[in-house]
Amino acid sequence: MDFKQELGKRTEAIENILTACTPKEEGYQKTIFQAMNYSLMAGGKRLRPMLIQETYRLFGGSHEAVIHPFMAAIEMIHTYSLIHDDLPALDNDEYRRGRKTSHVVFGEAMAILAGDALLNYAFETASKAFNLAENMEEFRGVARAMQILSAKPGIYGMIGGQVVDVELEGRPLDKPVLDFIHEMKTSALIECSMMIGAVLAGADEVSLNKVEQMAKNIGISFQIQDDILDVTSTLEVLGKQTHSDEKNHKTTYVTLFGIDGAMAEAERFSNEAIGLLEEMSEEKGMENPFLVELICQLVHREK
Ligand code: GRG
Repeated sequence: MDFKQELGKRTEAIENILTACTPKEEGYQKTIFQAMNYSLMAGGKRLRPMLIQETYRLFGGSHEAVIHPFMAAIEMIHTYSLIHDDLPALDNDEYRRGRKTSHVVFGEAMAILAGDALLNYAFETASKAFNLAENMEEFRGVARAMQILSAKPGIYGMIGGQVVDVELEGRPLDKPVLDFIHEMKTSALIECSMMIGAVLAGADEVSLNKVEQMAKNIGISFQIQDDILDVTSTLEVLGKQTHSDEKNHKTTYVTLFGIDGAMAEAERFSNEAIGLLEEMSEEKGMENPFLVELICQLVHREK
C-alpha cells in the first residue's frame, strides 16, 4: 500500500463530500454562508471524517452513503471549535489552516455566528442520514450515532475540557489535570468519530467500548504531538501561529517532560491504541491496514 497516495485519495473524497454539503452563498444572510464555507473549506487534515470512514470499514460496513452526513457533520463541529478557539476572548489567533482566522476576516460578531451556525448545521446535515437508512437496524444505528454526535462535543466532552483549560490557563498544572483536559478537549471528538463509524457498521457494545478506549489514546497522543509542533514547527508548515502555548502560559507535556519526553509519551499512547486495534481485529477476524498506518503516522506528522 502506498500510504501517501491512499491518504491523498481519501482526503480528496472527503473534500467532495464536504463540498456537496456546503450552503449556497446567496440570499440576505449570504455573509454567514461565506463565513462558514471560508473556514470549513480551508483545508485541514480531515482526520475526524477519515476516522469515521476507516472505523466503519474496519467493522465491515458496506453502505457508505449513510456515513457521509456524519463525516461532514463532525468536520463542521471541529471547524466551529477552531473558529471559537481562535476568537480574541480565547486564544486570539490570527492564522488557521493557512488563512487569516474568521474573526480577522469577517469580524468578531460574524465569527461567533459562523461557529454557532456550523454547530447547528452539523446536526441538520447529520440528521439527513435517517433518510438514507435502508432498514430498521441501520435506522437504529443512525439514532445511536446522533446521540454520540450530540454528547461527545458537549459538556461531558470537548466543551468540558475547554472549560477547565480556560479556567486554569496561566497556572501550573499537574499531569492528571492535563490528561483530563486532553481527554475531554481533544480525545472526545476522536472518540466521537470512531464510535460513530463503529455503531453505523453494527459493532456490539463490547467492541464500542474498546473503540472508545483506542480513540482516547489516539486523541491524547495527537494532542501531545500538537503541543510539540507548537514549539518545533513554523507558521508556514502548520498554517497557524506557533509558540501559542508559551504566549498563553499553558502547561503541556512539553513543559512537563521536555520535547523528547513528550515524544516518548506520544508514542506510548499511540502504541497503546494500535495494541487495542490489533487485539480487536484479531478477536473479530477483521482488518484495516490503512487505519493502522494512519494511527502510526499521526505521531510523526509534520502538521
Ligand atoms: C468550543 C471554543 C471551543 C473550543 C473547544 C477543540 C477545542 C476546544 C479547541 C480547538 C483548538 C485545539 C487546540 C484543539 C485541540 C485539538 C486539536 C489539536 C485541534 C487541531 O486539529 P487538527 O490538527 O486541525 O486536526 P486541522 O486544521 O488539520 O483540521
